Amino acid sequence: MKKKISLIGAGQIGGTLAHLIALKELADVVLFDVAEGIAKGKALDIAQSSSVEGFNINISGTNNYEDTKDSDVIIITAGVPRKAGMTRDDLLGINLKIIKQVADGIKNTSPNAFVICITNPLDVIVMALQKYSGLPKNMVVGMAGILDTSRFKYFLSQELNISVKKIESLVLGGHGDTMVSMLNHTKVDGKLVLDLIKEGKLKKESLDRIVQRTKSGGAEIVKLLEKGSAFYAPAASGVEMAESYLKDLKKQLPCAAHLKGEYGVNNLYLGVPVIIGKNGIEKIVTIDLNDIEKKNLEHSISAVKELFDAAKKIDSFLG
Ligand code: TXD
Repeated sequence: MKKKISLIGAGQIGGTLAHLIALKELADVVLFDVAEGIAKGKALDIAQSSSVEGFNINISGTNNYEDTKDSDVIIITAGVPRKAGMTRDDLLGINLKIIKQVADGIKNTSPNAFVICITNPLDVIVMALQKYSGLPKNMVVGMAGILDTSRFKYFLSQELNISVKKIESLVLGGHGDTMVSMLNHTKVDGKLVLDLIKEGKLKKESLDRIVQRTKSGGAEIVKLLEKGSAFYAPAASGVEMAESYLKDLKKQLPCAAHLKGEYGVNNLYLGVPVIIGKNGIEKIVTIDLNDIEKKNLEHSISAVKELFDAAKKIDSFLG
């Protein structure tokens, strides 16, 4: 039985998600957007590439939630980008309203879906999505850590001039300036990156620069594009999560998941390593952190808590 993925938001990331899913023949696709023409136009354009690419999936566009009914996976990118002069809280207020609409649209039509949220500010929006929709916490997850980790691994691979495939790492915590590159969990060809510094094979300043560049990875692309933000790597990251769920791959992936005491955090969404399989978030993986990693993660946790408090001030329902 062909699976069904509905993409709520058919913008830059939504359209790229649809294209990647089609090329992988992962599932049938419904592109949903309030701008119906964008959803329908992108769906038709991708469908018209099927004979060239050789994929065989159904793809359609809509602005009616009924068409997204009984989705196996829902990936949400609906939202507005931050515009000049808009404060972080202005953006939060607007995207909270949008995610409430989305939650109302999906909770009854796809109550059993695995829901991947991408909309920013990610950590608080995914929390709001779960609260507004009332969907099970293990079936509502945020995409950010895979993207941040992928940026970090790419920068390090360029610095060391080696294949990115030889690098293991984890970037955890909030999806923002306080994200934490876990250096004690970063290996290059099986060797700890901190040992490469001790052996003089990598300068500490270079590693510090890569950590910082990862934190501003999104802003760097926004500056280059001038209009809009990153979408290829975010879409690829979302598809990896959807694939692990649909194929029960039980991959360990850094994602924004609901914590119930893990890492000393209760009732908060935070970027942590999780196992994604047919039951959604099947396990929160707790890793040993050294003192620096612990301190940096605690700093990130308080930054996420601040965003949650701002959201609760906007809508007390989230309290
Ligand atoms: O790592 C991450 N999580 C981030 C997330 C990485 C990159 C981008 N990040 C955020 O994803 C970004 O800040 C945005 O909040 C979302 C989506 O980014 P995208 O680049 O795809 O934004 P677009 O191109 O503006 O697309 C958003 C679409 C657009 O077509 C709107 O018409 C639609 O959302 N939209 C809606 N769809 C459904 N329902 C409602 N209410 C709605 N409002 C707008």
